Amino acid sequence: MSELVSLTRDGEIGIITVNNPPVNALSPGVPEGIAAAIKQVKTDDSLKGAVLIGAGKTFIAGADIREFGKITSGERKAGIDFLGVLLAIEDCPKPVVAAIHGTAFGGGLEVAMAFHYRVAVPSAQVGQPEVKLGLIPGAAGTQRLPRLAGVDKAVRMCADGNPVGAKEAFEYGIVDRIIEGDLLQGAIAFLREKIASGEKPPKTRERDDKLGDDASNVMAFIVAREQAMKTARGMMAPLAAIDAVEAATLYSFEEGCAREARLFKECLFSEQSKALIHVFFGEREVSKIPDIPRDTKMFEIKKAAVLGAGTMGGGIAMNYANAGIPVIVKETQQEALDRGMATIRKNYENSVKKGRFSREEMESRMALISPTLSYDGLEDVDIVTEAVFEGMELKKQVFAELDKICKPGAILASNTSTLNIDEIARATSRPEFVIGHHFFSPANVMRLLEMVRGRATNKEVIATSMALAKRLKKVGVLVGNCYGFVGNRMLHQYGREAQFLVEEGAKPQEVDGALYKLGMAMGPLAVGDLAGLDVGWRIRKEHKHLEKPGVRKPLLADRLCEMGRFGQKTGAGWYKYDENRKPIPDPEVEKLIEQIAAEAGIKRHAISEEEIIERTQYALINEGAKILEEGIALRAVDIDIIYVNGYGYPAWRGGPMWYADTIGLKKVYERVRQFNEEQGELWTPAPLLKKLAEEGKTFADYDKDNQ
Ligand code: 3H9
Repeated sequence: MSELVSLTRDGEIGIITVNNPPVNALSPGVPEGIAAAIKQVKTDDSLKGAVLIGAGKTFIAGADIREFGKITSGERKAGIDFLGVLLAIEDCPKPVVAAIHGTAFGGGLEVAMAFHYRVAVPSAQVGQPEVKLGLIPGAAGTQRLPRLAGVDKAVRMCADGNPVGAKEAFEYGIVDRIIEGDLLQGAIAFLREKIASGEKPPKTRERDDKLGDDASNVMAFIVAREQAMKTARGMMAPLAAIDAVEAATLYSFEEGCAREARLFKECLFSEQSKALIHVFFGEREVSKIPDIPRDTKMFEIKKAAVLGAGTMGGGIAMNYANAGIPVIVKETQQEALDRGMATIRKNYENSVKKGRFSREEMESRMALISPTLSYDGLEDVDIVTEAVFEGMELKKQVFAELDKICKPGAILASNTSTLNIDEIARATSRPEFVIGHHFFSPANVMRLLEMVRGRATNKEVIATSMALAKRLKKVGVLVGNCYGFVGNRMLHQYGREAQFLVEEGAKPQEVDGALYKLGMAMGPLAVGDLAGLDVGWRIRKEHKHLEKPGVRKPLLADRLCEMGRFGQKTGAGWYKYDENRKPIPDPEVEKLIEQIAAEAGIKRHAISEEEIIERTQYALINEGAKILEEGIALRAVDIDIIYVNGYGYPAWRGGPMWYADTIGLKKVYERVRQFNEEQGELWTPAPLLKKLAEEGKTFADYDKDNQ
């Protein structure tokens, strides 16, 4: 057949094996190989049917995503008529079975649905995750899935892109049998039963028993559209996926496929899809550290400790428990410890209520968390994550203490969000074991984990930390040591501009509104109120010595804090809040803004949405370029992944650096230069931005050139 697809036999049964590591994607050659194998099964009289199976750890995990970029850039013509291949499978007069383990995703599920039957191991997952790449199923997935699973389930799976497990897939009618033992043998036995029964091989496309009627379907589509507009705000693919599934209920299979193809093409060539594919590969790229080979020795993490049971400490402890790692949580006061443990329990109870896991599972996770007021037990932990108050003196004391108590080889991690990790490390006799593990609030939810590499941090500690991030189901991104590292250093510039815009004439809700419209999960001022304005206030006091005289600094946040307006927790910050925590513009704040602007001699004027976007985004991008040039971030894509996973940046815009590329660096640089002329040194253009703009290059080019 080919190297990618082989046909072997077990008596009268053909076994078609796809062998395209690592995930058996449908790269060029794979669909052709399957088509050739099916043809042979059809024509070989000694074969009575066939099983399709994936070699290695999975069934087919979908189309080869790398090929999409080649098609949209014109480097490659669209390949084989894939829909035709699926029709040929379905029209095979002999019964054929897809045997699923690992993941049958996207094109993989579409292949499986063209087979007459599907069997799966209990751990298998099936799904149409294309929307997560800004696409829709493009090989009749939106037409065959509702015919197997019903409209309700199909529209949900295609619109939110979340997979379902084998058990659910069986209940939905996607999978015909769960195979408990050996998958291939189970699939062959299933097929022999079917052959013996003489049943005519069923064709999914000819079924209409699950397509419902207009009355029942109309509600499913209304709900799906409302849901998509809420949870995937700004994204076109989920709505297109819903349209395509709807077409299955309105038109013939052929016409439905034609509509799906049109919608698929629109999505494929969209900027949104390119951005989301950039994020997909970026999330995998960040785990590759040039000077740390994959075979670097790692330490075993069997037991952990967290210092501090506050919002961060509690959330971090939950991450360890969720990963099955026993964790000690240490506090200094009984009351704080009790409060922290109660919050952890409450968070878990919410998950149980939402059906995420059972009460027994919750109790077993709680049992992994041991609260304590002493350092007892810390002598044999493999890692300690410090999450005490953000103050250098306190952190140094804590690390000096840990140095005395912890065993040699234990990783000493700090959750600092801004402080100098080298200075913290110097408080110990083993700076090579000190690293920053910067979690994001709420730490049990947010996927980002910024790993801060100190000057002395050794490679094994970094490799272990990166692997640990994966185990904790986080996206670990390695960054260098500087004030605020990557995320918060950039955020500082972004927040600064948001405040300047308010001082200069924009209302808080106008600034937040424009950025929400851009796709940010929340505007920066509303985020400040959510996180607590006092947090930044405390950090600013800590770093007061770094302020440069004569350089403009935001005036409002400190004043709000002086008035006790810390944000949502005090019922007032940039906004005032009702009992449902809904932000309400506050005339008192507007008066304060006018007063402060007048005191500072700032002339207020109307500010356009465009200016809000440019000033906040270009501040992020300019700082990002400096960070890149200094080597604080390894690649531009690392910055994007940090922003998408830790700062609510819309993935469909690809992150700030990708967004800059889509605008064009020439334009970004030109505006940064103008702002620099108008506003002075805070807008000094990053030399790298200037260079790339002048060379007509992008940040993506920079990453490629520096591979
Ligand atoms: C589609 O099917 C459209 C159709 O409807 C239309 C057809 C016409 N292609 O994630 P991992 C690479 S759209 C190319 O670390 P895991 C990945 O980059 C597609 N490469 O492993 C990585 O490479 P590297 C719909 C792929 O075990 C390596 O494989 N399907 C693809 O944690 C290992 O990946 C999807 O969206 C791919 N399809 O998770 C599924 N998939 O080592 C996307 C992975 O060089 N994939 N790679 O960094 C996934 O969700 C996960 O990879 C999976 C495995 C769950 C399969």
